[in-house]
Amino acid sequence: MLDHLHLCVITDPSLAGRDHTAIAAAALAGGADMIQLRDKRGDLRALLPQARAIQALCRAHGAIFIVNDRLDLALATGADGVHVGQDDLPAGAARRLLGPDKILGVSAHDREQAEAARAAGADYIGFGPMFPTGTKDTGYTPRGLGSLREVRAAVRLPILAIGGITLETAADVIAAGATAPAVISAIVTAPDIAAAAAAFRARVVAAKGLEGSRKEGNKGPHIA
Ligand code: TZP
Ligand code: MG
Repeated sequence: MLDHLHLCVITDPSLAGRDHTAIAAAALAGGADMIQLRDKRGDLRALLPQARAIQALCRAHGAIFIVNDRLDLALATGADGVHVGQDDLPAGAARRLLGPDKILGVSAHDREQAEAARAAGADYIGFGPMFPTGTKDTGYTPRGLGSLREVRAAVRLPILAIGGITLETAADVIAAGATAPAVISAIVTAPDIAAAAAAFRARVVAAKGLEGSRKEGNKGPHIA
């Protein structure tokens, strides 16, 4: 269940100096319950075996595997779903190609985009950038916690908050209505990715008042 998601780690080898699979393995060891493979170089031949390896790792951990942008790669690997942005394959087209059972994540930068994504069949919203980030030039000013609250009130889908989220701000995005943070730099550039993921997850679980609970509920692509 995406409602029980606590931490999404997005793989970015250019920041980490480690490949997708190594990042994913460490993030999963630390307790990430969703991995998103994000690669802007588009070398599909090289990515395919990594995507397959990450899919197997996610299965073994009961975690969800999502491919950013590339629906073809998601389908070819049997990933749990795909995440598309406002400039990618439109959400409605992605939903038709994915079928009803796979997970569709859609980036939104304001309430209107979030509502449109929901209407087009999104299972979750990626909302951001929350805070300043050097990882991606989104073309948007940081949305902040107030905008997240507004989207939370308007759209009943799970929301992954993204952009510049650190251990210090992880609890704030949860308090503002995010289901989980989606994190790149604060985790993949850490000397110990597993420890960083574990620390994030602990903050999120604490912010939700769920201390002591074990990983629960993320056993596959089926969403209520
Ligand atoms: N989409 C909006 S902000 C962002 C993406 C992919 C980058 C998030 O990376 P970081 O390093 O966690 O700010
Ligand atoms: Mg994209």
